[in-house]
Amino acid sequence: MTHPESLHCDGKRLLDRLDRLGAVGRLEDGSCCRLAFTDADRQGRDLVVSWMQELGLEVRVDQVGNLFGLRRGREDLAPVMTGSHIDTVATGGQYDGSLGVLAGLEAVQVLNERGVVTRRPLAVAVFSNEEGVRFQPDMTGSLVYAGGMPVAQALALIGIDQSRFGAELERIGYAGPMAPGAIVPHAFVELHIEQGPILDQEGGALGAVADLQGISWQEVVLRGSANHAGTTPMRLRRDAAYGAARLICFVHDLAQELGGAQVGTVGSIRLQPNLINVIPREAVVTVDLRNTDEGLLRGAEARLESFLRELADQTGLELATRRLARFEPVRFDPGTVRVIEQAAAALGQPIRRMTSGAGQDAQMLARICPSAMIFVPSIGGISHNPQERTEPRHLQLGADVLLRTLLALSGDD
Ligand code: HGY
Ligand code: MN
Ligand code: MN
Repeated sequence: MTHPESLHCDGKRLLDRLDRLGAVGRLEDGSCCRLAFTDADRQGRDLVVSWMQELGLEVRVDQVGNLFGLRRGREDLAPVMTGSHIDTVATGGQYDGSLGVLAGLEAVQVLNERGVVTRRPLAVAVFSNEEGVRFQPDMTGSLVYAGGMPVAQALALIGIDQSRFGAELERIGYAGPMAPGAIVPHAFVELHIEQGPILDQEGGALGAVADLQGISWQEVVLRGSANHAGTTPMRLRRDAAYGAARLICFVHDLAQELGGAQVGTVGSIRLQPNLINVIPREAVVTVDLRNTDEGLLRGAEARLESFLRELADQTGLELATRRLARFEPVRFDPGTVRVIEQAAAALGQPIRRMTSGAGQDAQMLARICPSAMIFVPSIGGISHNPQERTEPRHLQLGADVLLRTLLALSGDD
């Protein structure tokens, strides 16, 4: 019997796969751009499927494009599952999501090479549209998988480019036959970069993620009147860009005022007609509010709602809001968190409990099985940016802790 402590991932091989997947959809400025169900996403999926097949995994695809590589266990039990996403934001780095998928494949390769068959089957998952940049909400694939959204509703989603989720999934050839959720995991663990500054500032311990903050995404449309920028007196204007500017400042100032874990972001704004000498008739703005406390998050949403009413009165603009995503804070399974901490301790690796500021597929899996996450430091806390980096030794350590955790959850420690 091979002892778990003698099993170590090959950090160089992992980094090589990260580089190769990172090259798919790479832009001139170094960004990884693999928006969900684009050709770049398809190429990334094809590459990961080829690696799964090389590793002897059975590849399954479900009706919303979630992709699974399955490895038999000694016993026919519910599998221990790991994985993440390989879709990116348009200005992504090469570690966000991909690390969780490729570390899962690395763990499988080590077990293959050492002839280890785990008691439980293992599954490595690639969930669709985690980023939610093209189609909202984010984490669509894992949300459907966990029973949080019907398949038909997901397939009917319309993207920011007016494409339809189901049509694009068909187009890239990843509309699979399997019903989402058909594989019910015994447990789920996701390895992910922190994407924030905490671990990096604290000198590089790993993170055992015990909870995850709530997310509120909405679109606000402000409608005024297009008119001549030179001839229209200020008192006669209904300037949608001015309303959007007031809204952007309000969201930022509200988060500052509430303090604590509250964050607020206006990430996108589109003006029409967007011309230098025309008063904008329309502004479409997105608002991202997050907090670890559900009550405080609801309070922030209520403050935004009353601000928008006042803004409409003061400016004469017509305002319309549309909810894009709303997920409450999630507490991960304490037992699974402890298994992660014990795996790190067995490797002599310091680890500290923390919250995920980012939305994650694990938050959806937590609805159907004991789930938790492992974080590795992000250099400078940078993410959703081509400068996203993690030191190779942390990538290796994260993958080793993941491997040990999978063995422990499978009953092979
Ligand atoms: O927005 C998020 O938190 C995640 O990256 N989808
Ligand atoms: Mn991610
Ligand atoms: Mn992300």
